[in-house]
Amino acid sequence: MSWLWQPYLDHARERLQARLRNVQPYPIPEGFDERRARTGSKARPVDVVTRSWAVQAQGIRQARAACVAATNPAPQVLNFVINPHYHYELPFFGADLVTLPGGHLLALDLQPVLKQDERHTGPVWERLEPVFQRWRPLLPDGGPIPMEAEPYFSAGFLWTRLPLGEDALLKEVVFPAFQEYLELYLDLAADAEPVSNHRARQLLAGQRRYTDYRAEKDPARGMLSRFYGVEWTEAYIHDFLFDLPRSPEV
Ligand code: DBV
Repeated sequence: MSWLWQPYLDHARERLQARLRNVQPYPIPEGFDERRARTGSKARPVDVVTRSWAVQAQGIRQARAACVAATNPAPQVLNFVINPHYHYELPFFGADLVTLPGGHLLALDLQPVLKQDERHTGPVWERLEPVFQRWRPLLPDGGPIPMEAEPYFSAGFLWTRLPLGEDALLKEVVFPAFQEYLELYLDLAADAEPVSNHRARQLLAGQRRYTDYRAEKDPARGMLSRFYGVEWTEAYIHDFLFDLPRSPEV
């Protein structure tokens, strides 16, 4: 089954391996590495598969991908999140590349752990702004996002909707933008130093809020539940996709 976002995942895997220290597999709970379903109608069945991939590295608690692929054209999804260790002053990397029958829905951001905190957001924004400004004008605006989601995005949130078949824009804008956001994240990770325990507790609280929000509002919940049932989907969301431990040691 050919998968639209394969080059993006291949690129990310290669860059993480090249730029991070001590890259190791991250354990994927049993039953979550690959799941298949048949959906669509009796007359026109659609086979869909969801695959998971994850690593950990110095400074990175979990970098993971959830990949949904169906017999063409849709759905095709790459949801890629890098979760830093909370004792590093780092944002999250978030990419949501989603192809549905009605078109592409694309989200890219370095999402803040602590939104109203200049020490946290300042150094990121300084370097993210020029990257954001380069790509923003080349993509249509994706429209409003829920107000309650606002604290979890940076000012460099790249968010667009494209009709199917915009292959030139995907190739010339979306893929290079994905590469630049990721490379900037890896630059920040390479420079990051461990913080004090006091600061780590603040970062942990911020990570907790973000992770709980993402798990609660996961826009894929409906789709995954249709394919695989509610029980599997809830376990996948809480025990793999957004799995920050409840009581880690600081
Ligand atoms: N989104 C996830 C995970 C997915 C996933 C883990 C495993 O967080 C897919 C898959 N996102 C996914 C799907 C849809 C969206 C939508 C299938 C379409 C849902 C539907 O229309 O049925 C960005 N993703 C969205 C939306 C936003 C984001 C704003 C629209 C929500 C809506 O219309 O209700 N997700 C959001 C975001 C990041 C992210 C900003 C990080 C950059 O991962």
